[in-house]
Amino acid sequence: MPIRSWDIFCTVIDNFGDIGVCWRLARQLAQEHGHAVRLWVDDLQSFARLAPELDTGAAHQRLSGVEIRTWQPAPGAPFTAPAPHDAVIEAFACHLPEPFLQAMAAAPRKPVWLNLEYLSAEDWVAEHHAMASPHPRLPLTKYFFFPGFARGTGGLLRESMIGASRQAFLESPAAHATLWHRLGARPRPQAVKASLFAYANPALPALLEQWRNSDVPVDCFVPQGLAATQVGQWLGSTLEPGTSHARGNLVLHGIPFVRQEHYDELLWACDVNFVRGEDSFVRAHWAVRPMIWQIYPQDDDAHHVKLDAWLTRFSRSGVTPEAFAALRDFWHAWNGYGGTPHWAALQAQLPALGAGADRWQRQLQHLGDLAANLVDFGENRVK
Ligand code: TRH
Repeated sequence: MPIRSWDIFCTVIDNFGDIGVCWRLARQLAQEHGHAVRLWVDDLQSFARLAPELDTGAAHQRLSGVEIRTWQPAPGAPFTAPAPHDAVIEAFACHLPEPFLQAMAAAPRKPVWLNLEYLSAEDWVAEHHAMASPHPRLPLTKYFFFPGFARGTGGLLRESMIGASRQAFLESPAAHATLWHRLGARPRPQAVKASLFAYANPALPALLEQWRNSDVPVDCFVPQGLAATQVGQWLGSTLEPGTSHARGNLVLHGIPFVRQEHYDELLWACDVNFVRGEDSFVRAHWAVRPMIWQIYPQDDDAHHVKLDAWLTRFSRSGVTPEAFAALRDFWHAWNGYGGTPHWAALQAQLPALGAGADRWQRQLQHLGDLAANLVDFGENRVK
């Protein structure tokens, strides 16, 4: 039985990762698979940062081939349930509205119900992927769908054209010029270009000092947000989009927070990318550049286990031991394990890390992409 339509429920907890993943997935299902997609979102203001055409006052609209509806996740909030689509995704355990669950249970063909989980490189993910959980009251079964970096997981979101789009961008001086014009920044030709998307980070001032004193010039591009605020404190002056501030051999460029598609171009254009959370981290893989990940912090440093799980996988992907050691030490310092990030050591390994990033992303492509894996998974459940 084919699956041709989807309901995706998303709540914006904080930041942009939840809606970032859901929006990317919704567009991919609509545009690459030709499926009908209804995306339910509780916070259009955050969403509009990624998709500026969104009408934040509209409870119902269409954008990029996706139907977008608002909903309130509070238990008991009013909800008029339409007929459910063939498959229903509850993103990151956001809990479906009870009237919608009732409609799913009453449907002549029960929708495939999936909980899309957070990304982790840990070993247990493959064991838990695709596990079923019957609803305690209703004739419905929920399946847990885990993205991941290993066989037996749901893989990673990756549009089919991303490699070709990146290649076309890299070969086009005009596309580069358009990007820098849009960002209001002019990089120096001889500088190492770094994008900096991060949470407030105690390790940042030490890195900025090292860049200021670096032998090789560094141009750092900072989207509006937490990192830009912290950089502004270090500068002693706010870092507005479209402004540049030179300190020693470092130039800091304030840039706007751009629409989701344009963020990829920034990652492609830079020599090293500082990313965070989940979605920008995955995008940095497809940019095939060395990356520094600031993982979303959890209580009791639970996130350190996840970070080390990714490092372990990457260390086995064929990267040289010296490059891996420089990356691991830098990531540890960047994520609060103690110590200071050591830029010179990392910079010396950038070419080897770039080669490692290429090998690693090629290996990951064998997992298939998450949207296609979801479609296969759903269709296998209704056979
Ligand atoms: O915003 P985040 O910190 O989101 C986090 C994580 O997803 C975390 O796992 C989750 O638990 C928490 O939210 C609630 O980082 P992330 O995941 O990288 O999402 C950022 C999104 O913003 C991503 O889709 C890329 C997008 N983006 C733009 O569209 N334009 C920009 O200019 C920038 C810098 C980012």
